[in-house]
Amino acid sequence: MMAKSIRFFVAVVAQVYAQELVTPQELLASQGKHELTIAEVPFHDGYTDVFTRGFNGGIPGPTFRLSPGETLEVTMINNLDPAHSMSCAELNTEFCETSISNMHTHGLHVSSKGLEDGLAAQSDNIFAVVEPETTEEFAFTIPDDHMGGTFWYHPHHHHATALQAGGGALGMMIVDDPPGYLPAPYDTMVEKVLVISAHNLNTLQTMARASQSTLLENAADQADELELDTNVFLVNGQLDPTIPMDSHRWYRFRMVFAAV
Ligand SMILES: [Cu+2]
Repeated sequence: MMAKSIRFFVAVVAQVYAQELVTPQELLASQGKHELTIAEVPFHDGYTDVFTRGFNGGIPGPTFRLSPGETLEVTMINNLDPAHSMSCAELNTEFCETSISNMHTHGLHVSSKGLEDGLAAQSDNIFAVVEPETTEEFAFTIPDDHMGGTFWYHPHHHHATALQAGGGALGMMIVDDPPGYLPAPYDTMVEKVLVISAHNLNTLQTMARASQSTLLENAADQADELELDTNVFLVNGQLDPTIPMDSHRWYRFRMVFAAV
């Protein structure tokens, strides 16, 4: 009986931890405007009572793919709870306004002002303020001669960045290489997207309590109760996923290490 229950336990653990890598949803700039919703999302299947802030329902957010010369248009929808967004003056701490958000990119050569640059929408402006229960238009115009590469995005509202991005509100951005830029053997490799995100539940819990936000306020305690790690590394939102690969075949790994 004991052996059977242990075997069952091992089987369940193996199921939770050793799933095949799932590729995040990919949204193309060429398909038109996309919605990016920040809201309360489950942290991970295994961490049953832990909820955090994430994009479009989970960790990570979608991968945005664009080509040089294209504009990525995004409507950001902030569905975070305004009750979690106490002011910095009220709290007298650096962790506050935790439901105000925006969209910040890493590595793109785009306007850092948006509206102030005379554009019709926000761009990579870390001072853009997207209040809870509001929406805001973002547009990222990539120059024709922009280099290809692997980039990422996350909210960057000061005082709330670590809780939002460190909690899992993040995603990959891919700027495709121009046609003929890479030799054919590289260009035709099967691509694997790995968004590796680091989440220190102790730090998140400390920041959540300082900001008096109920989200993540017991994150580390809940992990401890379940005897799970409090320093968590997810790959595409999964714990220790497996990546099946064929021998004698080259793959192109696109990796982002997203840690706050
Ligand atoms: Cu950043």
